[in-house]
Amino acid sequence: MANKRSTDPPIPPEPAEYGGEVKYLSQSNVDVPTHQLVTPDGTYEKDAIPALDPESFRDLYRWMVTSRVFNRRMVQMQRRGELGTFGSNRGQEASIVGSAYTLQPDDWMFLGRAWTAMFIRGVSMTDMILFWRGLEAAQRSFAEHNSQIAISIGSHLPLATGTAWGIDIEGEDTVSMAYFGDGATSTGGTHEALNLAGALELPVLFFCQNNQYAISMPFSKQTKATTIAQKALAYGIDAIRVDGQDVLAVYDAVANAREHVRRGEPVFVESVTYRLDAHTTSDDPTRYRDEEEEAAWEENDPIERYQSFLEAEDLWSGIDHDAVVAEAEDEFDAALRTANEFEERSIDDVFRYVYEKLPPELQRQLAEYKALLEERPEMYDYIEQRPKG
Ligand SMILES: Cc1ncc(C[n+]2csc(CCOP(=O)(O)OP(=O)(O)O)c2C)c(N)n1
Ligand SMILES: [Mg+2]
Repeated sequence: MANKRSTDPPIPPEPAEYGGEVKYLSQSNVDVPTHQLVTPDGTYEKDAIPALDPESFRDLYRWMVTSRVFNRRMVQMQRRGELGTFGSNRGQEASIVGSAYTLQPDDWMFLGRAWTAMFIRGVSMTDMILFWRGLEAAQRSFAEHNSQIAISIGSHLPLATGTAWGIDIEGEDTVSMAYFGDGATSTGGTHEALNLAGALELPVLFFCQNNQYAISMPFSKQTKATTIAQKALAYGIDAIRVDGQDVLAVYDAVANAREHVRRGEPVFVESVTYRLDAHTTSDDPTRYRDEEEEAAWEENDPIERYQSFLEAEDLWSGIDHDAVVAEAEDEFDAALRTANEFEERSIDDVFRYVYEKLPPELQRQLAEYKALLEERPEMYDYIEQRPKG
C-alpha cells in the first residue's frame, strides 16, 4: 500500500528502454482480487476472521435482519398509498452493515441507497420514514454527521471530499465516508471528488456498492472498465474489491481501509452486491432482467451465509431470530405512529427550510409556484401523488 508521490520538480521522462514496439497500458494487465472470508457454502478459515467480541458478531446479524424488516414494511406502506416511493436495499445488507459497523461516532457519512447505515449510527426509523415522505425534519441527522440520502446521483461525493478537506485542515482524527452506486461512478462529480481527494491526500473513504444496476442500466453497459475498483488507480487512490454478500469480509476490508484513510491515504472500496428488489417502488425490473438472474442472487443471500457462520462458531444459540424480527416490527410501528403525528407541510416550507431569509430567486420561484397552483388547482394533487424516482 501507500502511494507515494514524488515532489521533485518535473523533468522529461526517461524511457525504461529505447526502441521496440509501442507498449500499451491495459486493464487486462491489472489483477483485481476480490476479498472474501466466508464462502457462499459457509466455509472459512478461522484465523482470517476479524477479532470481534461475540455481541458484535451477533449485532451484525441483528442489523441485517432489522434492515430487511424495514424494507418490507416500507414497501407495504407504499403499496397502501402511505408513501410516494421507496428505494429498497434488500440483498445489500451485508455490504451496508459490514461497512457502517466500522465507523466511529465522529466520522462523517454521506449516502444514497445505503440508508440502513443511518440506523447503526443512531438515526431513528421515524426520521427515515419522514425522509421518504419528503419532510425536511429528517435532515436533522446532519447534526450528528449523517447526511440524508442524496437523491441527485453522485452529488454527495464532492461534499464528502470537501468534508474530508475540513477534517484535514482542523487536524481531526476522523474520516469522511461516501456510499454510492455503480451508476454514480459515471457522473462528473465523482471524478472531481476522487481527483481532489487523491491530489490533496484527504481522509475520505469511497464505498461503492456495485449492485449491478443503475435503474435499468446493467453494469456491463455502465462502463468498459472490467471492475469499478480499478478506476481509483488513475487518481492515485488504492482500492479494495470485496464480496459484498460476505458481511465479515466487508467489515474486515473497510476497517482496514479506515485506518489508512485516517492517515490521509484515501481508499476506494468496490463492494460487489445485488439489488434484489426494484430500483424503487416505481420501477418494474421484469422489463430489464430475467428471473434466473434474480434467483441466482436470492440463493447468494448474505443473511443466510452469515447465519451458517454463526452456527459454526456456536454464536447462533445467543440469537432469537423471531425476537429480533418482532423487535424491529415494534420499533417500526412506534416510528410510524410518531411520523404520522407530523402535520402535512405546506409548499412554503419546502422553500423556507434552508434559509432564514428567503433569497430573491427563491422568492420569485415561490410566487410563480403559488400563481400556478391558483390557476390550476388540480396540479396540487398531481404534485402530492406523483411517484418520485
Ligand atoms: C443527477 C441524477 N441523474 C439521474 C437521476 C435518476 N436516477 C435515480 S437513481 C439512478 C441510478 C443510480 O444508480 P447507482 O448509482 O448504481 O445507485 P443504485 O440506485 O443502484 O443504488 C438514476 C439515474 C438522479 N437521481 N440524479
Ligand atoms: Mg447500482
